[in-house]
Amino acid sequence: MSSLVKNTRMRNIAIIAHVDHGKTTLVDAMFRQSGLIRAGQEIDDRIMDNLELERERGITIAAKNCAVNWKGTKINILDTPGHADFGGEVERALAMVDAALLLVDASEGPLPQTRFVLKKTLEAGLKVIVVINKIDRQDARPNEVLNEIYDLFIDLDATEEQLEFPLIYAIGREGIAQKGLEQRGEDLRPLFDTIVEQVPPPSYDPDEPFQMLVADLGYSDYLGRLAIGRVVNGWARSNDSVVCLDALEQQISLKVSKLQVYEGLKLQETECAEPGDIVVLAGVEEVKIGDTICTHDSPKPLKRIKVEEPTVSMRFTINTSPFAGTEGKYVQASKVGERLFKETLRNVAIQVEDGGDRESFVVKGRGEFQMAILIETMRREGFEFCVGRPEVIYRHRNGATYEPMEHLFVDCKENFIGIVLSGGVSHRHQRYGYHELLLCGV
Ligand SMILES: Nc1nc2c(ncn2[C@@H]2O[C@H](COP(=O)(O)OP(=O)(O)OP(=O)(O)O)[C@@H](O)[C@H]2O)c(=O)[nH]1
Ligand SMILES: [Mg+2]
Repeated sequence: MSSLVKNTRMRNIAIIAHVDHGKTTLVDAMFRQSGLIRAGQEIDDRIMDNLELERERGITIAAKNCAVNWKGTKINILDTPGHADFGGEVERALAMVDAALLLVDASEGPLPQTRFVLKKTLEAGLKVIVVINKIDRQDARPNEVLNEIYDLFIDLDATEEQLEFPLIYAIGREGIAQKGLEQRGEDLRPLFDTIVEQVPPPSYDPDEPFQMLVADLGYSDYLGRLAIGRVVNGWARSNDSVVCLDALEQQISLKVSKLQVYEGLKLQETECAEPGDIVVLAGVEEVKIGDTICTHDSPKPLKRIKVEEPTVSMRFTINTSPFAGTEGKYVQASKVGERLFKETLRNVAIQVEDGGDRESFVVKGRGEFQMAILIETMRREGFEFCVGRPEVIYRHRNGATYEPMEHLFVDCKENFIGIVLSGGVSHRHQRYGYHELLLCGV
């Protein structure tokens, strides 16, 4: 193999954090300041949260791509969800980037999902830039939070190099970033400059032909299924004849009917895409997430995307209640099953199995909230069905039974600690400890 070459015109970065620590709001500010939005042009807040349920609930559900241009460098940004139930989205997004911006709320500090996303990033060997965000909060405690972040890195066995992370303080909502706490920043320049300086440019093997890892799927009424992913080696060209290597490394022949890259929030058609860029290919009906798209002459699979296993399961059944058929358009088991299997194509953390009785399906995922979002999405699409109670998925290894566990952080006043422990928390919790007014239980 010849030595790798860096594509210095480009950077790929994911924004990761615990829920509500300000990822999507920061992306808004990056849009405004990179010149994508004209001065005076009104845009909605959290513009990346464009799914109906995301806007209604004020949270990010699916990871999404966009791109900005900073002083001639294209920065592909992946905004990811912070809710634990959508952790699979983060794992998928990390397959497209060389670094992650780890946002931590200056008051709340690192929380359970900060740990999960950082662990995945460190395991993938990616560079981390830490952003202590929301330093405008009255209860901000950035110095303590920084120590907690160091502790978390150490706890996760970060290497010396990873521990020397670049650090930025920010008020994402006001579009301000600064390198220290003393002087208030003016804009996001310190953040953009740090990204360009510190994120390794994508590297590729100049002797290898086109090779891309499919990390997401899209759909267009005009173009059909779209494969989204990073070009690992070589140049992508529209009208190229390529092959897709599936999980069994079987080859499916494809022709790229249209090639697009991200520009801002939109997709821009192009004839040719550079190594390292994130591209959207049309003409690829059979492709699945994790597949490799490459040339006929050199069909080499890339490492497939692996995500954590599901923790809860729920049975989806046809509606057998007296009100059956009164609400939905699609009521038959075949329709419900078809829709559920379609979900597994896009959603890497969902698995669907046949229920064994021709009327039901067992859906496995990461949590009740993820299930609730899937159920509500299907209901709005016109499906009608019944669901059973969510059940924990136990694993049996070496004669022992394991169950998933969650970390629960409760913010409360000292005199309520007794009540929280006796009532609110499950009987089987284990207490980790207090942190001033903060109580952590499991
Ligand atoms: N005080 C303060 N609040 C902020 C700042 N940035 C974002 N927020 C608020 O934090 C809340 C969450 O912001 P989001 O951008 O949706 O957070 P997120 O990390 O994308 O959330 P998820 O994607 O659901 O995990 C919103 O109410 C924002 O207005 C900031 O710099 N300072
Ligand atoms: Mg968000």
